[in-house]
Amino acid sequence: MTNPDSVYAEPPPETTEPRLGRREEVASGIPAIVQTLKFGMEAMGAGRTAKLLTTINQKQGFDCPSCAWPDPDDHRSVAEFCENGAKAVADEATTKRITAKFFADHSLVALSQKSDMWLGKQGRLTEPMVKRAGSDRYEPVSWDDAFALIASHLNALASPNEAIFYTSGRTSNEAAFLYQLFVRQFGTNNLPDCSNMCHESSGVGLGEAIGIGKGTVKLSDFDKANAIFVIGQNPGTNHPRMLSALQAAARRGATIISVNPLQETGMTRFTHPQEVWNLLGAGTQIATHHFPVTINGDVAFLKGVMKELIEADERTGGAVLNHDFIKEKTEGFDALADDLRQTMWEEIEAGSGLTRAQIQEAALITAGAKRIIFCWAMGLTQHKNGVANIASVANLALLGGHIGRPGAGLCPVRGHSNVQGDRTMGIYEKPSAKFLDALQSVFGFDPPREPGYDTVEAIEAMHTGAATVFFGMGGNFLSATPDTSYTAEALSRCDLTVHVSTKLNRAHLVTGKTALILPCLGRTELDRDQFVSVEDSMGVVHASRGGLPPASAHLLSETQIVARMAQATLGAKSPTDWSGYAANYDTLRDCVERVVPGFDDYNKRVREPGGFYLPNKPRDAAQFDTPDGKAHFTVHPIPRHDLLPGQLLLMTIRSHDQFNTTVYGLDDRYRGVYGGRRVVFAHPDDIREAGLAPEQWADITSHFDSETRTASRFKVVPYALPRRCAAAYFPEANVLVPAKHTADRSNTPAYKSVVITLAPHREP
Ligand SMILES: Nc1nc2c(c(=O)[nH]1)N[C@H]1C(S)=C(S)[C@@H](COP(=O)(O)OP(=O)(O)OC[C@H]3O[C@@H](n4cnc5c(=O)[nH]c(N)nc54)[C@H](O)[C@@H]3O)O[C@H]1N2
Ligand SMILES: Nc1nc2c(c(=O)[nH]1)N[C@H]1C(S)=C(S)[C@@H](COP(=O)(O)OP(=O)(O)OC[C@H]3O[C@@H](n4cnc5c(=O)[nH]c(N)nc54)[C@H](O)[C@@H]3O)O[C@H]1N2
Ligand SMILES: [Mo]
Repeated sequence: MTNPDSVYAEPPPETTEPRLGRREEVASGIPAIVQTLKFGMEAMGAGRTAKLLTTINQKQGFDCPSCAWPDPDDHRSVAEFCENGAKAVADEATTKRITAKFFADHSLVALSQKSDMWLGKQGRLTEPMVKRAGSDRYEPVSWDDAFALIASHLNALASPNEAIFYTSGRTSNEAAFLYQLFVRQFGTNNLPDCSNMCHESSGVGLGEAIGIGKGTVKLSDFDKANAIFVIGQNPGTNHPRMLSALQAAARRGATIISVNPLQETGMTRFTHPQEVWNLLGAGTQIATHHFPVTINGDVAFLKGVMKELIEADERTGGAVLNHDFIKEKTEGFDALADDLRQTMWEEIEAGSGLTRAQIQEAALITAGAKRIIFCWAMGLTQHKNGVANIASVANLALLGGHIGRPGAGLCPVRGHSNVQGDRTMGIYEKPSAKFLDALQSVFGFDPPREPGYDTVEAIEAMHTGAATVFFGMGGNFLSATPDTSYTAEALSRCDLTVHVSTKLNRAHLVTGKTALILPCLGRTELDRDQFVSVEDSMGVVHASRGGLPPASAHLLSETQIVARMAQATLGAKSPTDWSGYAANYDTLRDCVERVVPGFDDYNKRVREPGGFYLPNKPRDAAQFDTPDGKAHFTVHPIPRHDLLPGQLLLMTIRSHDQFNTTVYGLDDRYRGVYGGRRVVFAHPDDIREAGLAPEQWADITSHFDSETRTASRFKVVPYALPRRCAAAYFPEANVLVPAKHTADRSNTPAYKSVVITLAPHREP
């Protein structure tokens, strides 16, 4: 990345310097409203801002393209959005445009020297563009020629498995279903998605524990819970609307427990945006308890809590655990209890970074609360033992029988707004035989049966040359994946890379020999007279209708793009009426209904205000679709990192001013960092021991097997973190994450367990 003549695959050096300032400790409130309006007005002017902010997440409006937190079933306030949802909307509904002239004026190398924020702020993509072999920039191409180019590449492959079809999580149910249908008719299951990097560990862990890879709570359960755990999740930034549910619970007197190396703003205090004018005080206190676990200390913490519960249960003759539930509904309790009896307190304390007294306190809450909800996000999934983390949460929930009754349950909080729906629609590299059988019978073709590549395997396949065509339905594969330099090499080796996108990002700049950008409609825009549907984090499927005129007359919907790519590639070979489905999504939903369980009367029910819940046996009936019909306790060791002197464990996290790889701004108000993103947070004593002073520039080196990777020039920020823990922002730190460092069985990159050392910055 130091060569000025080649494309920068990593975010380039910053031209601004991060400054340390006041840390905002009350989430939301006036500053959030000011930010919301500021972002909106800057990107899209006052009229558009008002119109959009009043139709987000309304029953007749569009689904917020930010996170997957559900909308209230009954009462919706006029403004069902948050500061960061508003930023996501403004980012898409911006009035700025990228035209052919922009690409004529800027070579790929020149664009790559711009920051991620600059790339994102150039506006919406407006027409299809091609970068031809040997050229240094993109030029316009007609839609017909673009599809013909894709078809010629795909049809020239020796095997369909040489192509990769990635999906990010904003794609609608309709587009996702048609896309996987095309990919499987073309002949491959190479359908990696952002979920592979996100909640895959939750899907695998929950599938085994309770027979469904989804959560078991409804939003209304938050009104009934006595205790809510929020583990490895930062809702103040990433799911701000969740704070309303937590606030209401806190006001009812529910106990709210944060388990996190960081005491995140939002978990401390929160002012509801709709109450802000009459409640100018300090906000509601959200978390009643904060347990500052060490990074990856969760299995130790959970085992400690369970050990206390089991011992207390034995002392009281069975008064603590839910023995009826355990006996009737579960398998594996004895093995878990044996393992817990044998686990030593020294190991639990060392592994969790917490004292026995702290763990006893958490156990006391758990024993005393009748109805408990367990929420989590990336702090649990993105570790080598990510699946074991989730299974351990499930263990704790099962001990109290907290599944299948009101006010209790497991709640993986999803990321992208339709990531859960995309999976339901068949975007998955390991489809079940049942799903493929249904496709076969409804569409009359033989779907491929061997599993495809997940995200990390796809990088490897492009690197070795086993795959030579990359197609991305949204997302930013280059910057979101681990090992940025390695992934860049992988993408560059392709013959063709294609991105269906709304906005410019770095993945468009690190190309195969030939590359295409296909611009598409976003959530906020009218898609002719059609509407789409999405599934939120709690399994509610509902309609989403954009209201704005499209950013350009040349844009196609994702569904149209898939249909035309399919026609160009498969031609008369395909038995499917692609253009018919793209013209009328009702016909597509009729097919979904025949393939995917739970979508009966899809067209009718999706038109009902608020949509409908998908069936969920553990939630609705405490029934478990596992081979033996039982929920499963499983036994997991406490992970060991055996850090050498000077080594720290790094978690890569989001700032308050980004959506994944889209950087809205350079401030992280909730952590007191302003004007720059290249920072590394660490305990003051660890900074000193590394021979560094606060705010000094440092280089970060990661260590994996015998390999090292370096990210240069990060400002050192002393922060309230447990010892030997550090944090830096994604995607700047992705270059440090080895592609092979992934979770057992889910293969999710261990983005939050990177062994690093810090050293004073040296100019190369
Ligand atoms: N505004 C905004 N909203 C978003 C996103 C965004 O980028 N911006 N991204 C969306 C997506 S795709 C997702 S997946 C979600 C992500 O939502 P989060 O999972 O909340 O996102 P992260 O920033 O990765 O934060 C992880 C949290 O886990 C903690 N943590 C890290 N390691 C550990 C650990 O070992 N144990 C415990 N207990 N805690 C740990 C960190 O301190 C941090 O608070 O948000 C979604 N919503
Ligand atoms: N180090 C580190 N890396 C991580 C993570 C981490 O915590 N740490 N988190 C991981 C997680 S949880 C996730 S989910 C992934 C995210 O990975 P991705 O989903 O691949 O990345 P995004 O940054 O969300 O993608 C943004 C791009 O999507 C396009 N886009 C936006 N809206 C639309 C739309 O409606 N349609 C289409 N076609 N395109 C659209 C825009 O062009 C935009 O530039 O990153 C992962 N990477
Ligand atoms: Mo995610």
